[in-house]
Amino acid sequence: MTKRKVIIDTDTGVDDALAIMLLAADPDVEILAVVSVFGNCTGERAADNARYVLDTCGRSDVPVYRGSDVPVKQELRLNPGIHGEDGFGNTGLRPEISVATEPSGVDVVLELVRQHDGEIDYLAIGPQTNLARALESEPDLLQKLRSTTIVGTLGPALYRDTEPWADRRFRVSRDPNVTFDIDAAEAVAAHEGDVTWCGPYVTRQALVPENFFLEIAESTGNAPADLITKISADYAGFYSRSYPQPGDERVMGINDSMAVAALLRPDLITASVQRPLQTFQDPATGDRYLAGVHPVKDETRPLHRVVVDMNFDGVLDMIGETLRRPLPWR
Ligand SMILES: [Ca+2]
Repeated sequence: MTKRKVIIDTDTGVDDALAIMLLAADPDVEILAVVSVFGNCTGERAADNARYVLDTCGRSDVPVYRGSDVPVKQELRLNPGIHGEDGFGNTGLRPEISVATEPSGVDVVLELVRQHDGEIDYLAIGPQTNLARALESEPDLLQKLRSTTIVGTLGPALYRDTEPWADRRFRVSRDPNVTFDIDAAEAVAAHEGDVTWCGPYVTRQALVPENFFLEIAESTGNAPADLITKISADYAGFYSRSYPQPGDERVMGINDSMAVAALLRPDLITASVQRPLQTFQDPATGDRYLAGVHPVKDETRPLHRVVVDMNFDGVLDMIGETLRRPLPWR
């Protein structure tokens, strides 16, 4: 069987690390490249964190490239309160050899797409800046990819005649991947392609007990599981304060792994809709967001798939099975 060719575009924080592991462990996946983007941390740290994760998984063969360090137009924002200043829970872990600034990740993506037209599954688990930059050079990029799976959007609007903002679900949600570079998100939404958006309205329902990872790390001693527990102490603290659980159980988000599951195991997507995506603004903060809205009569905007619901237990089984698998992973 030919391996599935994947490019991972990541602002490597804690949940990105887990997502990268799921792909690095899969024998049916060939990771052509990992490209960094700012977001959870600086682009420079995102690249080095991805390198560190892959080295920990025994996958030093997978190349990491430096992508976009700043948004297309807007001012740079990062997420240090959740993933730590270094994206790795302030552990200060660095790879033996840092990722070079050249060649540029966006150029690498364009070249890989030329070499493997129609064969690449692109997974964007940070702001969509690299995709937007690549679209500037290759407007048909999304049609030259086999698929594009993105962590972003506040989801599909429920009502046809109401501003998404009138829906309370949207007012309580946050979507840094889109908000940190709204122009990039808008550019991606404006292009035709096999595009799947899987946003925080789905992923935030998937809170996993911290003990799930601690138990696997302790019982197996596997390095990847151990890395997750090392970098997630503060991260689990953030989630546990934001989403208090019965008995004060500590939990953490696995957002980016939901997108990996959507890509590798589409049977775990239990509901999705095809929608044009549109930006709208939070009147209180001025932040801009992206939502799937109802198509109008004679709709001309591209329709992308917006995931509505997933089989969380199935995703968790996939994660547990992967982290329990001893190295080497190939
Ligand atoms: Ca991410």
